[in-house]
Amino acid sequence: MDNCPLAVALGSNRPTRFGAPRSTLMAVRPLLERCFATWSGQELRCSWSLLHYTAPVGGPPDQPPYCNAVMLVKGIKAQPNEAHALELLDALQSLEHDFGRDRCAEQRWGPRPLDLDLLFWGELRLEHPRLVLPHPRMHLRSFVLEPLLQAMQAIHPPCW
Ligand code: A4P
Ligand code: MG
Repeated sequence: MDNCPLAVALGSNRPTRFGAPRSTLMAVRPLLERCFATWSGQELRCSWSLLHYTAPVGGPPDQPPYCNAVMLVKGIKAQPNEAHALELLDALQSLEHDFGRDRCAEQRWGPRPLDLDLLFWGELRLEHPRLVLPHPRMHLRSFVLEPLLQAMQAIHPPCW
């Protein structure tokens, strides 16, 4: 069933223990796929964009460029719902934390070792204090839209 695809945007512009942003995204890719398998209790089809090097949008003017990518997940058997989406947000934030993310110490849109944003899950609309779906700024961000289009064109496995 592919009528409820889900997409995650990845971004990094600070080094982690895995190295520069490119190495961070390479390191998180299999972990993110495993995270989705655990969350959904099933094997899933994940397609990926290429890596994109992008100029920072917003935030402090002197922050480093970003490395961005998008993962598109298809074949989730569960119907989209708030409780399940919040469980996924918890798992994504735990992964961010494992990569050294400390949200409390950051400026808004400031440099971060790893950002994992949920873009959409099928037609699910949420206005929860912790989770807004679809992501309210995705349509404004070329660093999201360009990789999303590539992931939709099913480049799998990615050559990175
Ligand atoms: N939250 C609400 N909805 C969501 C969602 N759909 N996905 C809450 C993930 N989290 C969501 O997130 C702040 C809070 O949003 C979380 O606690 C969660 O409960 P955050 O990760 O601390 O902040 P963020 O991702 O910086 O926030 P936001 O508003 O999603 O930022 P944007 O719009 O994604 O911008 N420039 C380049 N070139 N590349 C980038 O990746 N990223 C940003 C962040 C700015 N400029 C950039 C990039
Ligand atoms: Mg985020």
